[in-house]
Amino acid sequence: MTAPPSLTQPIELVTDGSTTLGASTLASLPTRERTFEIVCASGDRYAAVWAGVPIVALLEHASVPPETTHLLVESDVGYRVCVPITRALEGLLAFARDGETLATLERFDTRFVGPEIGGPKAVKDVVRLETATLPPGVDPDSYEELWPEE
Ligand SMILES: Nc1nc2c(c(=O)[nH]1)N[C@H]1C(S)=C(S)[C@@H](COP(=O)(O)O)O[C@H]1N2
Ligand SMILES: [Mo]
Repeated sequence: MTAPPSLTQPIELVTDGSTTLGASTLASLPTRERTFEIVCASGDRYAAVWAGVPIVALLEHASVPPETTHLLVESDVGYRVCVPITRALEGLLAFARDGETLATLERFDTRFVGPEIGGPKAVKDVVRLETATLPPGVDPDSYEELWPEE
């Protein structure tokens, strides 16, 4: 795949405790390339080949409580989504799109993408991942912060 990520800031991983993943740690993890489509609520869509570290590989760096139900994925400015953990585990923390690093294409260098991750949940500029155990009956959307848009 492409060169190892150059992160403007480390990724914070919050599970049982808190871990910080820097560029060298991320570069030591396996990478995958997958084609995912980004579909906006407006109907705009495009497919791209994304390359990055599988979320499952990232979470192996931490002790994830077995009762975890969701993953919160947050951007630098607090744009935050809440995704069922089984779905999140199929995703990537992407560093490249169509063979070019995000850092060269965009104003950010990380992005959350996956097969069942709709456009609005494909968070740009990911700086924080947190596992969550939502009690039954709690609306996962109440954990989200989709404003302000970047
Ligand atoms: N950090 C951040 N990520 C974000 C957004 C945002 O405002 N901030 N918008 C989301 C929405 S609503 C969509 S449709 C896609 C748009 O992705 P694109 O610019 O690659 O088309 O990014 C998503 N990820
Ligand atoms: Mo969107």
